[in-house]
Amino acid sequence: MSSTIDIIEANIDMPETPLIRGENLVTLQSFILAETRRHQATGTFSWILSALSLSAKFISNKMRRARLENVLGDLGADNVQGERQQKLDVISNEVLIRCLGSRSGVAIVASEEDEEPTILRPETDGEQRYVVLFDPLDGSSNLDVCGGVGTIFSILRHDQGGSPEDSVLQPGTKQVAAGYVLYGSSTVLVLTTGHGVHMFVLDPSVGAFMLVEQDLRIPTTGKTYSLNEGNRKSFPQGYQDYLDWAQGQGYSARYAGAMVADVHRTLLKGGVFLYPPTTKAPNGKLRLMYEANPMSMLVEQAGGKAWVGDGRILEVEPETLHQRVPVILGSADEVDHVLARLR
Ligand code: AFP
Repeated sequence: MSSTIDIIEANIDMPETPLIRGENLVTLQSFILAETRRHQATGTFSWILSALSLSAKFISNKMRRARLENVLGDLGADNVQGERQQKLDVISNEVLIRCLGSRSGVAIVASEEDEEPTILRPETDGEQRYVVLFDPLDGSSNLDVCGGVGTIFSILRHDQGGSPEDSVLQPGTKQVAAGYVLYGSSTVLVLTTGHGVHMFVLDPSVGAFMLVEQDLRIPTTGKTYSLNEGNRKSFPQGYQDYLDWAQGQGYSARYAGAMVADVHRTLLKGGVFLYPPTTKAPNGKLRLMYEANPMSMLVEQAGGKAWVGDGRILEVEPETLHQRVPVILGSADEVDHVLARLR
């Protein structure tokens, strides 16, 4: 069976010993084009992905120069979640809205930073349009200490018949694509369009995301849990029982405090990432529409599991744009170990 890489590289004669490391040089752009042809997707959809990739390059560049350009620190204002807004939160939000706003296929954008979705083109004009939801800068409180932060996005089809609200409030099973960008020691973009999970790394010297792993699979097991253990005493009993069990089994703890960084590690190395309900946050802290849903689609596409406690995250019927859900996601066996203690 020929792979996407074969399709793109078929006409290129490669020397037997490549001068450049890496067997194939496939950019995100060419990958998307090949995928579009393979799955008979529309060009509209590819344009949206290219807007997301452009935004990621902008944000990545800003991030690398943040200290030099004096755009670290908070703005002295709270966002709609009641959380301190960082200057880079606002810049990243603007970059995404401007890049996506220029694509005719985007009907609505909804961001963690804005109370209401922005309705750009509610009419369809005979074209399939999309809703793009995002957290522009997840984990932004890590910025001042040079920790990993990221952008998370989820794409839904714009439902032409219903109201804009109906279009936005669709369950995660309806996502047509999801992904994140991790601005870490390198800038990594991880994407699914419902046909596996693929990983790209930004090559700053050529300004392009290069494919580094196709059909990424999450390990089935991994003796690592990732959660804010400082909240342990206010977790429901089942989570505390799980921690007792895991510690008895010699598990390690890893927690960056930024969902993108923690999920990325879990995806590559295995283990489980959790944000349980707490006394202060009875539904957990993470947002369904632009954090839990896109990460769940990626993890499931990679062969893992993503649960709220009593069901799949992707099946939660959304009620509001900014609603929160408990999150348990990662390696299939590790999620099962948690669920066994919650039952
Ligand atoms: P910030 O964007 O305010 O830094 O929050 C990050 C986040 O939403 C998510 O990325 C983390 O997993 C989670 O919060 C960490 O929350 P705790 O600080 O309560 O552990």
